[in-house]
Amino acid sequence: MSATVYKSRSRALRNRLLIAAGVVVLLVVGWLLGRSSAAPPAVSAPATSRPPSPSPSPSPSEAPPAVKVTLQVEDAAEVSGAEMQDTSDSGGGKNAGWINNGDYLRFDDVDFGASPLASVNVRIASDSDKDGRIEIRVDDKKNPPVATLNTARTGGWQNWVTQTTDLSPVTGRHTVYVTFGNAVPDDFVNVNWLEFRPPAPAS
Ligand SMILES: [Ca+2]
Repeated sequence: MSATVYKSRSRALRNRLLIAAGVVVLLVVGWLLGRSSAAPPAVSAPATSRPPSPSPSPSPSEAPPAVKVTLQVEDAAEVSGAEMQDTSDSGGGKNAGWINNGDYLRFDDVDFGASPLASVNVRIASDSDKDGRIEIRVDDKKNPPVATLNTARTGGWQNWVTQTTDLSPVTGRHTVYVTFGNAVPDDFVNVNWLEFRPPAPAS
């Protein structure tokens, strides 16, 4: 009788030990699982600080839009041969007058931007029956012209018209020379401003 009691007590004790061991095993397994699942964030932490992925920014192959560039003659850094006078053209300011063969205007550090411009508008007036040339050159006044405009009488020295001529592609910063040529020594044109223009948008 007492042996049976002892036996059943020892069985109960053994069961408790097995349960305790099971709990210990579960705790150890749980700790190991917890450690292994906690480890990756520590390892992958640098991934969250990786450099930003390349470009939601605009494609580098896409050139910036061309922008027009306006030069008022009164802003010239050098005026050779010509003289400035108040203009009666719209917008006011000054125009260059008394222009004849060999005269020129110099503009420093003109920024044509990154995309080539295509044409130039020149605001002129003339009461001369002698045709002449307005030529635009960059960097040196002896360089070949990037644009040439042939001038003719507009009906008066303050009768202003805008004339357009093609422009060879120019980008970046340049010294700009506006040179004047004529076969005879007479004054032949007045100039108010020049406007370098982007290509017309494709239609
Ligand atoms: Ca002007």
